[in-house]
Amino acid sequence: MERTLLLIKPDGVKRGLVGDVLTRIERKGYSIVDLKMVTATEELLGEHYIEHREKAFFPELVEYMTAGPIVAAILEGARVVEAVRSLSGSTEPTVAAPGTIRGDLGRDWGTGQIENIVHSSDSPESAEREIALWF
Ligand code: YYY
Ligand code: MG
Repeated sequence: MERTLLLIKPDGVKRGLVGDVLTRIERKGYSIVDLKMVTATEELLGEHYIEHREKAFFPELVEYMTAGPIVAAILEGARVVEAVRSLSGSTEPTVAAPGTIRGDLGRDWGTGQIENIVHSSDSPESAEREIALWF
């Protein structure tokens, strides 16, 4: 069965959105097969965001992602990777479609940092790589 990694980022945890996010997953019918709270290190984020490690925004991304605990979940189901990307919505909350997690719950806070509540794996290969990092 296909698996994906969902992270509820520090802004999502701080804002009390863990229940809302997990409820959306459960109501859609996907299984939560593992779940934990973890504070990320810069080293872990360097591996997780390996494709972004050299980008100008990476230091601020690390600051955002280490600002508090993260809830990490392994989700399972047929085509769950595509499904959870779709439920998450596009990267920028301001333009993410209403009905998605980012579109419904996220916004631009004027800090210059994109805070978008969740991460979800972008392919089955990324999912297995990321699950091995976080679990
Ligand atoms: O996969 P997804 O999370 O939708 O977006 P990515 O383009 O892979 O970027 C990962 C993560 O990095 C994004 O969720 C916020 C952050 N980020 C940023 O801080 N500034 C950017 N210009 C682009 C992305
Ligand atoms: Mg990405």
